[in-house]
Amino acid sequence: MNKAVDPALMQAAEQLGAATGNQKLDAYWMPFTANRQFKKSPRLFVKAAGMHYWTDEGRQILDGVAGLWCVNAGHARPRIVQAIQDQAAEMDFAPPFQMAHPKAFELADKVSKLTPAGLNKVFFTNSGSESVETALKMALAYHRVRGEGTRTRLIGRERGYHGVNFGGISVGGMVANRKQFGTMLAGVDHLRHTHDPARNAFSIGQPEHGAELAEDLERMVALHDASTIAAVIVEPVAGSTGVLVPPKGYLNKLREICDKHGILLIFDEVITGFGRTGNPFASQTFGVTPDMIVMAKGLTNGSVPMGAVAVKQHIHDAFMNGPEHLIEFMHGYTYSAHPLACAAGLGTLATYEDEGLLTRASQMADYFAQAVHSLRGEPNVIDIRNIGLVGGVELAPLPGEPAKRAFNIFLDCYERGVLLRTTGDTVALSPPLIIERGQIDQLVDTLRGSIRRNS
Ligand code: PXG
Repeated sequence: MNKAVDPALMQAAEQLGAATGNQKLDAYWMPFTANRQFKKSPRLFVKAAGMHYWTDEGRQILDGVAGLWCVNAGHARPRIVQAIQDQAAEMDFAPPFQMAHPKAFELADKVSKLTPAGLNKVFFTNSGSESVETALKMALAYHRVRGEGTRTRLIGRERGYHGVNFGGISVGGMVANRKQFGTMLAGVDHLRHTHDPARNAFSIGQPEHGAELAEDLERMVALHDASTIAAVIVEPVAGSTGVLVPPKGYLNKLREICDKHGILLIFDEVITGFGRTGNPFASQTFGVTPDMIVMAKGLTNGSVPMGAVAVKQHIHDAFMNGPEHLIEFMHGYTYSAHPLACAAGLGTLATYEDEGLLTRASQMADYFAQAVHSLRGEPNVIDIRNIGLVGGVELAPLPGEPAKRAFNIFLDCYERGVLLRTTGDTVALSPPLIIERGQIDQLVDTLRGSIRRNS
């Protein structure tokens, strides 16, 4: 795995790196990035394999976040690489509307076998954000085709992240992602979030307290009436807002209330899907089956952009009415079920299966939990949260400078050969599911040193 970086690549990247303040970095407006800070001091990856990246300076970096919560099988896995290469040579593109190609059906079938029983229809998109929009539109259209078109309200949750498109930020609950963008969708409401450090700090796995927060949904039914509510969307484990694990019984209660009032329950499993919590989907880990599952990221191991929405049979069937030559659901993307993405998805699922990766997090969870919770007592650590192979370490902010302590730790760890993610003052760990114990130690020990240096 520890192959040298191609010198030509290094040279090209070096020139770019050396171009600090130089126009070569100017044109690219980077997403979710502190652009000015980055361009003063660029961080460039030029190669990846297994658990590691290599920088333009040839430094090896342990990947503690699976790229961006997506490279669950580790980098440059041979079956995925081969599948993409073969597909590119065989057929680059096939129109997805009124036409198709075999791998789209094959992948949908394989995905439907991984999802909880009953969620056996799969709609393809190109990202998590698009999957969210697709699920919300399906929910609205589903009620309408059944003659309950008054169900137009969508319920999200505070501290939810559902991508960056208008539907997703409307139901999402991250202030910073919403405040610049006007009024968004009308008719949206939010449940309270479940983060309760006063009662639950340093919980190992699911916290004890907070199931009753699901009753917020009853409050919304009382306020708006169930006949106006189409769906509730939540992340089973909120990732981007700092790894918030659902309190015991919370998701079950949400399911019960949705059932009672005919409200669809959507799980956004963009981060939790494909093995992160120890099962193919978090729905299986927590024993609660939603009506729709939104997924992306791990579907292709991050190799080619792709997302999907899996729905219950009856939701799909409700659309299969009217004249057969007419389109039932007016939605789709030019690149839905793109051949390269489908090939990558098939190579990915084969890799997961060959190596038992979709349940590996359950075997590693105890070791990972112990390692992450060993940070308790380090300076400024105010909470630690974990489930499967995901962990969140929350730090007290620097006075008057929210998010800065965690960002400094991110930079420090990067200098010392470990890639982490931060959100606010929480450090998130979500390594590829192939991680070995020694690498968990390296990850946590590097973070420990960095927390101490930044105290
Ligand atoms: N839903 C969830 C739960 C996500 O985590 C999306 C939707 C959107 O997916 P796309 O593919 O459109 O980005 C996500 C994405 C972070 C971070 O560091 C997480 C995401 C994206 C960017 C940063 O926590 N997740």
